[in-house]
Amino acid sequence: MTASPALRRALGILFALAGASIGTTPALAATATAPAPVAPLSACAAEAASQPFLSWKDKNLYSLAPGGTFDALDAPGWDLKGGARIVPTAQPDGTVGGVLDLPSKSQATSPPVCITADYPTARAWVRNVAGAEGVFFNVQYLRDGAWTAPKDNGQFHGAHSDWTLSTPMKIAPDKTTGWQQVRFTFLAGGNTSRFQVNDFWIDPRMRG
Ligand SMILES: [Ca+2]
Repeated sequence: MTASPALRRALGILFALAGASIGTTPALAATATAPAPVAPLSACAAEAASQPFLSWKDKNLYSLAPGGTFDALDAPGWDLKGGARIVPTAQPDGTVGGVLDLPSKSQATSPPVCITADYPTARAWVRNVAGAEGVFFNVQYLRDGAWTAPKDNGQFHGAHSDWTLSTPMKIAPDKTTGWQQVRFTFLAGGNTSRFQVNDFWIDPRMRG
């Protein structure tokens, strides 16, 4: 038995649709390009912690990441690539100040940050200036004196163009005792999109 012309046409359309959907499925993960390695910090100490998100029903303590306000135009210690830059604009609190501006495929890597196994998550303010693919949160771990390749630990994005508090992003520290060091990379998704990030906080889970 041979398929009728109608059936063959239907199958052809189905295969074409399947191919199209495969071709346009957005990537669910994106790994950043490894930034140039930098020397690790020579010593670690606990940073001051506060509760910046009490008004958003998050009572956790957080420490501001180094340069995490993005108020300095030259983003000291941060490695900016692919058009990532600091721009002055209206921040989440309404004041004008610097924020990290990330066009699609650009990336921004933090200086080394000291953490322990009790630093589970990080949060930042984010908004979509154009597009909605969001920003991929990559982490590098200092192991045996060398930085690992960036690891994509998830994605965060804003609600349209409004400043939005990100969901908690997974740091996934090594399960070792004592200090360890990481570098964070924000990688902008999409092809013609643009995102902005401000106030990058990391969460040291204090034991009371
Ligand atoms: Ca700022």
